[in-house]
Amino acid sequence: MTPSASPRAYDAIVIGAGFAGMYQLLRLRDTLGLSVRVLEAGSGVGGTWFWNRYPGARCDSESHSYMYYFSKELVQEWEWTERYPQQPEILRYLNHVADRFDLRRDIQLDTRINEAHYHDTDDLWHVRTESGETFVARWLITAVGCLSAANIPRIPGLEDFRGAWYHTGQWPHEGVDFAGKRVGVIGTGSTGIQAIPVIAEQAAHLTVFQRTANYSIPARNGPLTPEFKRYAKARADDIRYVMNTNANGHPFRVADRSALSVGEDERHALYEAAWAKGGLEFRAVFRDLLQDRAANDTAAEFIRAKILEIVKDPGKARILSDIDHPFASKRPPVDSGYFETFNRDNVELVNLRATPIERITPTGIRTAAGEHELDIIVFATGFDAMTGSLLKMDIRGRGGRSLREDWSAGPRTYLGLQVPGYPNLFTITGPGSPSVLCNLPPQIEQHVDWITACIRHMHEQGIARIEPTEEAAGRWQLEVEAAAKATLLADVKHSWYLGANVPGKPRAFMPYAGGFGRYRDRCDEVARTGYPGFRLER
Ligand code: N01
Repeated sequence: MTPSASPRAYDAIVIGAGFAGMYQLLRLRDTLGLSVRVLEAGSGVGGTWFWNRYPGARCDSESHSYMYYFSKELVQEWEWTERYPQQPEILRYLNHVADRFDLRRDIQLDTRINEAHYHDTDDLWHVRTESGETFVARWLITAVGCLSAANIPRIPGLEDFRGAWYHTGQWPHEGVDFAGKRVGVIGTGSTGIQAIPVIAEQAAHLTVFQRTANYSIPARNGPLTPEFKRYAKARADDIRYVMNTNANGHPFRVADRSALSVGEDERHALYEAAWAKGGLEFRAVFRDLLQDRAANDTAAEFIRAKILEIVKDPGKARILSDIDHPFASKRPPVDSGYFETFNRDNVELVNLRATPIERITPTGIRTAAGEHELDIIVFATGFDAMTGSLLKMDIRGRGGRSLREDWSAGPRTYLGLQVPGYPNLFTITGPGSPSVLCNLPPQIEQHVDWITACIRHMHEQGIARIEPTEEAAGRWQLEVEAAAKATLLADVKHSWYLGANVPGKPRAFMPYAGGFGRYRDRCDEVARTGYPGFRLER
């Protein structure tokens, strides 16, 4: 792209063309009639689902909940094939949405943004891309995803490795041929747990490098039956209502009983039934699993016993079940044959707690116990979550203040939607919103609808600028912290919710843990009562 001499002007620039950016484009363009440019770094739409093409990549949310609900026609038209959609199917869905709503003409691909500066002189956002192209717009809306900046640990020696290495979030489009190869996977979070069983089937030998043992619930994936497909379409409104009013945006309610209020046999039977049903709904068997350590221990013990039962090698079983955090205090993975994979002859497990990685060598990974020879290393090591993709860009607000500096002690937003000092900047599923603690499509729709209504209000009232007050952001930060402290989530020291997975990142609990339904009510009330906490300027 040739750098443009004068910037191209739009009403709004949206950064990212995943679930969030595409829906925001549709609303601003077709509902409000604004001129909008979506700038997307990838060479296709889809965001997370464009980049995360690792083997086994699929969504842990059930397909009938991992979709847009804003269009009844779209809900009725689209057919999912499996209980949990695979990455290619989600990408097909998002491409279908782009075509069906004629979004592509306003999306510019292969365009990475380097800087976005608010100029006090003209009240506009001035955006510059990596290739030097420039844009100006009144509104700047980030739709960059919560888990999009890859975290590749700085392990010494990687540059000398003579084999191939990949991060799961930047997977080559042509795929990776594991046949006959000795493969090492570092990381046993949701991604590693999805990828490991699939890689084990393809590779000659797989070594799993586990630093933190993890819980996982069987997904019980399978093709959707015609009855279920009919149910999901016929009851779409009810399903949407449940997702929008409960704590986590999933299509099920959390049971209203304590794990400690039932006898041991009944509790065990309830866990068995949830284990047999599979999926994230396991968390919903009791209402206090994330609030009460004793309640949580009952779930944790149940899962540990399952691991010991499934994994035949007692040494491996011990390492896999030696879990140091409460169940679901880190995002609980959902798997298809994860623990069973360790019964394969070609799968080895390395406990990095006992024998840490010392370095990567030209031919493999050396731990304190010796060298593991490898042809391929897969980093399933997660993301610089929630703030990483925002802070990669040089974002500057009033008076040239820098978001990197303003957030050097942790992100500070009001409702996860706006940042004081950055007028007319909106952050879809930004830090301080339920975001990653919630099934994302309903949360994205809620944010986009709120932002759209806010911009409409500004138009109607002749308001030029909106930004939160410092006080409102400060109060919200305290609420975010208090909501986390009311759960077991804040007790985990080594969690990406806290930024603890990225060296040097400030420790601050980033998502709002007070529940999606409650959060939605709060946002609605703010809009209904004239945007208290925001400064509106004509
Ligand atoms: O990343 P993670 P992820 N040496 O950060 C380990 C979402 N998601 O990509 O725990 C050795 O959870 C690290 O160990 P430790 C979902 O929200 C959604 O798996 O830090 N190991 C951990 O085991 C999820 O939570 C879907 O000790 C190192 C792993 O790498 C989020 O993405 C599917 C290391 C990273 O786990 C992130 O999941 C998949 C090092 N230097 C994921 N550095 C859907 O269903 C890190 N690790 C939509």
